[in-house]
Parts: sequence; structure tokens; C-alpha cells
Amino acid sequence: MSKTATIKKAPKAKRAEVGPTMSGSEILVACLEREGVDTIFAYPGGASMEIHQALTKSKKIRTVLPRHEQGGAFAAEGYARATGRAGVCMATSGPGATNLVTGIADAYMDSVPLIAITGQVPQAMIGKGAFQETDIYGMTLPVVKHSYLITDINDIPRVVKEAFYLAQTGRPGPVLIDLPKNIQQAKAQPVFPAEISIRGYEPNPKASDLALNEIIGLIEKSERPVLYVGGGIISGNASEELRKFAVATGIPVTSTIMGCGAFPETHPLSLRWLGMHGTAYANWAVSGEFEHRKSFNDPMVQIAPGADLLLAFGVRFDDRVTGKVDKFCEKGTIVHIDIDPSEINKNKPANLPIVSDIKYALGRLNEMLAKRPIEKKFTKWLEQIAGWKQRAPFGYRVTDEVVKSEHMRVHLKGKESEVILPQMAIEMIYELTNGEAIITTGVGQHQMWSGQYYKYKHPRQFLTSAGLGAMGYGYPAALGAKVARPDKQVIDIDGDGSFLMNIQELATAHIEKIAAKAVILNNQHLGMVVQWEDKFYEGNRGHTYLGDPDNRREIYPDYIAVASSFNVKCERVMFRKDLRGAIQRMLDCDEPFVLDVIVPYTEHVLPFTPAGKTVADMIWKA
Ligand SMILES: Cc1ncc(C[n+]2csc(CCOP(=O)(O)OP(=O)(O)O)c2C)c(N)n1
Ligand SMILES: [Mg+2]
Repeated sequence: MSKTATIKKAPKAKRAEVGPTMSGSEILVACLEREGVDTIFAYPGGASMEIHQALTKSKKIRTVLPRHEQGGAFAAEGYARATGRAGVCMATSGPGATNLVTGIADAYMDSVPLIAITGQVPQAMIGKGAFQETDIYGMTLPVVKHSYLITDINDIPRVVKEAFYLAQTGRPGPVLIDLPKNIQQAKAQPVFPAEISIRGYEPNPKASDLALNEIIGLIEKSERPVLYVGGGIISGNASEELRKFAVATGIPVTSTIMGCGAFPETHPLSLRWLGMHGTAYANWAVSGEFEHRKSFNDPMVQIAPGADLLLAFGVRFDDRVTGKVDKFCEKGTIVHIDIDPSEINKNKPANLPIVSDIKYALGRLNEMLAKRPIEKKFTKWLEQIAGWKQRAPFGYRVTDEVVKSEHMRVHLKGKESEVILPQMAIEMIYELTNGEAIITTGVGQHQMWSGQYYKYKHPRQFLTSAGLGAMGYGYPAALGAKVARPDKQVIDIDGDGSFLMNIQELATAHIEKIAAKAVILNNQHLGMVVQWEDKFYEGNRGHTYLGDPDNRREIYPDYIAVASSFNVKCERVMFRKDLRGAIQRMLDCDEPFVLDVIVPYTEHVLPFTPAGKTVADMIWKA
């Protein structure tokens, strides 16, 4: 035995800390500060003004006043999506709380860490139909990861710590904290826990080596593997591991819209994104190339086979990706890795289902591959894909519909060379920002084109309401992202319909000096619905025109006038010759800026696979 035997000390358990006597509101704010919160998007009212009073005393937290609670929730989401840290929003009871619901649902669908705090009527009034009482806890139950109605002031520190832990770990999501006013006003000495654990909650499952080895075996046997990756890669901070894995194996990568930027879209192995409006070549690579069928009842005639192995990592087989789900990668072996066991076999059965943190799984796979590299090269498969890529890139042209359009006649006086197609505008933004901006969007055609014509090189670069598809998301999300990343150019590429839904946030931008930019691809229509009307309803317009029917020649509303009333700079661009200069002026401006780009409404987003249909029904040529 050595002379100096060392006695190992047990690691010191972190101690809870006791604070001075404070009000419930002050305890809440102190807890937020302890979680590192630097910004809260909060709109006051009777049931939450106590908390605002406490916030005015905080030296660490910036309170941003949105002009609508929905804007606040989306801004908090933009903050969260741009950073990976929980975004925090707050509203009063009743209408304030219900105005948060869309943002909470959005965060739930896209797995965004969000803390939504609501003031509630005093406990003694709950259930009495009190003024501005709504059961926000009950109302949001299906769209939260977890929720709390605090009934004891002494619970506040634990609840807040748990809420952040739950929102930010495992599969991230929204957590609601409903805090009655009497508890905000009560006094107590807080006990801040140093650590918490939640029984039954295991946020970091790890794949076994056995299962991971099986994946390597499957790759070795495969001829036509494809990686299909999603938002899970981004929220799991696994982009670097994914890049290494793809390069080490030589497997091509397609992503979901949520996964844009998880793998650089400029990389030769990238197939860009797949699904309803994704690249034809990604859809073919996954499900095979088929003769285009005229009718959905015709048989599917295969031209070339698709993937024989689909590595589905951090995805959920969303219907906008799969179309008719049993025809999606019908012939391939499916490996599905997800951190959330409830996603396994939910939409599409997997041959090899693995519940795991994806960063761990990919990291471990890379270690295994370093020791035992894959000898196989998928040369023939990559050649096939290169051929597909060459044949069916994203593309657009000035169609006859555009040439014959009212826009062309009235605004452009027939000058074809001056028309600005929405796709062109996005390509130009891509070029002038070197592909480095953070892009947010509304929902509609412009959203799909923003996915297609801007190539995302980094995770957390494309912030879009994907699962819920909530119009009005773009500009407030850009505000949140810009607050979080003031060093980045943040641009909301929006539709006129979507932008109008939260246009009041221009006030937030101006007053709070948040230099988020907005480009409105203004087609005077609810373009995506118009596209469906054209395809499935013989072009009959069912309330999809946004202009003034009594004066169709004028652009309505006048965004320059609207923006100027908010003291926000705005320019309108009608002619192609003016576009580049205008975008550059917008980029050079260190204030909020709106660029109203007038585009025809006659364009359709292609490729297009109708909902619930197959790759054989995909229309991909203009
Ligand atoms: C809150 C909300 N209401 C309705 C819809 C249905 N919807 C989807 S796309 C769309 C049209 C959007 O128009 P706009 O924002 O102008 O974009 P565009 O398609 O013209 O580019 C509508 C109404 C939605 N997604 N969200
Ligand atoms: Mg529109």
C-alpha cells in the first residue's frame, strides 16, 4: 500500500440557496434571472402587472413590449430558434393568455423551447367566471410539453427551474406557467434549488453500440442509401456530427424544412429538402422515379428505384414530407432514430427503431467508422443522383400567365424584362447576403420559395413556422432573432397576407430599436391558396384577393404609408432594374426596414406533390 493513501471525497452536493423575503412576482423574476434569461417579450394587464412591476427592477432582463401577445410569443420563438435557448413570453390572464396560444402551439409542433408565463385571476376567483378568467392551463394541454398552475408561492423556484429544464432538454417544447395574482402579491422567503430531477423523465437516451453497429452493417449492405434528417439535428446540436458522418460514409443527405441548414445545402452531398415542394431529385432519391401519372387511379410505373436504406435521423415522417405514407420509400429499409419514443412507428413503421439523443448516436457512429471505415463507395448511386440533379433543379421562368397578367399590363406596361418574380428576389437576397443571413418567413408560397432559393449553410438560419404553418410568424420571429443575434442580418421574407397579420410589430421594432428587415413579396393575394384554387377549383377565387376590388390598379394597403406611420423606413419596388439597389439599401440600413416588392400572383410553387399523393403525382416542370 502506498504511504499516502488518498481518500476520495464524495462530490459536494450543490446547496439550495435561500433568498430574502420577496413577493411572488419578485421571486419569479429572480428565478428567470437565475436561468440566464436576458430578454422577455411581455404584454401587461391586470393579472400580470405585478410581474411587470418586478421586471422594472431587474438589471439583467430586458423587457420587450410587443404590440400583440401573438407577436410576443412568436418573437420569443424566434429568439429560441436562433439560439437554442428557451425564449420567454408573458401575458395577462384571459385574452392576453389566449393570444399566446398560437405561439405555444407553434412551438409544440416545431419542438421549440418556449416558456410562456400567464397571469391568472386570484385563486379565490378561479372557477367563478371572473373578469378575464380563462382556463389557459386546460386550453393549452394538448400543445404543451408540460404546464403548471402555481398554487403555492413556495413552489415558484422549483417550478421555474423545472420548466426551463423541461423546455430545453430532450425533445424541446413549450412549457406554460400560470401564476394567480394573489400568489404574485404574497410574500415569502424563496428557496432556490440548485438542481432538480424529474422522476420518469429521461431526456438523454443513448443508442446501444449493438444497434449502432447494425446501422453500419446495413450501410455496408446497401446500394442506395439516403440520409433523411430533420429539426432534431438542429435542436440536438448535431450538425457537425452529421456532416462528419455523411462525409465518412458518402451518403447523400436530404432534409425536412425544419432541417434546413442541419447539413450545408451547398455541399455536393446535399439533396436540399424533400416533400410536397422539395426538390424532385430528393423525392426520387427517397421513393424512386416514376412516370408522371395523369390520374391518381393509374398504376405507378417505376423508371428508377429509390433508396434501399433510409437513415431517418431526428425526423417525424410529417405528411408534408411523405405524401401517401405507404408509398414513401416503399422499398427501403428504414432506420429511425429519435429522442422522443412517441415518434417511433407513429407515422411510418421503422425496420430498425432507435430511441436516442442524435448527437450521441452520430458521435458514436463516427467513432466506430474511424476504427472501421466503410470501404464501399456508392458511385453508381451518386451518378444517378447527379443525373437527377441536373435534370430537375429548382427553376422558374416568366410564364404565359405572367405575361398576360393584369400586373404586367397595368403596372409594368407590358415590359416583360422588368417583371420581378418572387424567386428572383430571394435569389438576389441570397447573393447580396452571401448566404449568411438569418431568414424568417410567413406561411405560403413565399415561404416555400424562401426554402428553395436561399441555400442554408448553418443550423438556426432558417426560422419558419413549419408544423403549424402560422401566418404572421415572420416579422415578430425576426425581431426575436435579431434581439438574440444583433450581429446577424435578420430578414423576414414575407407574404403580404402574412405580414399584415402582425404588422403592429413594426412599432416594437421602431421603439425597441430592433433592426429586423422585412421583404414583402407582395402579390396582392393569398398566393398559396390561389395556387390550390387554380389546381383543384378551376381557378375560382374564394376570398383570396387582398387588394381593393374597387381599385385593382393600386397596390393595397399602402405599406409605405403604414410603415411611415410607425416611423419605419419603407421602399416599394416594382421594376427589376430597381431591385438590387433597393435590397442593398435595406441591408445597409441599421434600422428596421420594409421592402415592398410587387410580384405577380400567377406563379405556382414547383415541384408540387398534391397532399396525400405520391412521387408519381409530382409536378416538377414549369
Ligand atoms: C393563421 C393562418 N390563417 C390561414 C392560413 C391558411 N393559408 C396558408 S398559406 C395562405 C396564404 C398566405 O398568403 P401570403 O402571406 O400573402 O403568402 P403568399 O402565398 O401569397 O406568398 C393562407 C391563407 C394559415 N396558414 N395561417
Ligand atoms: Mg401574398
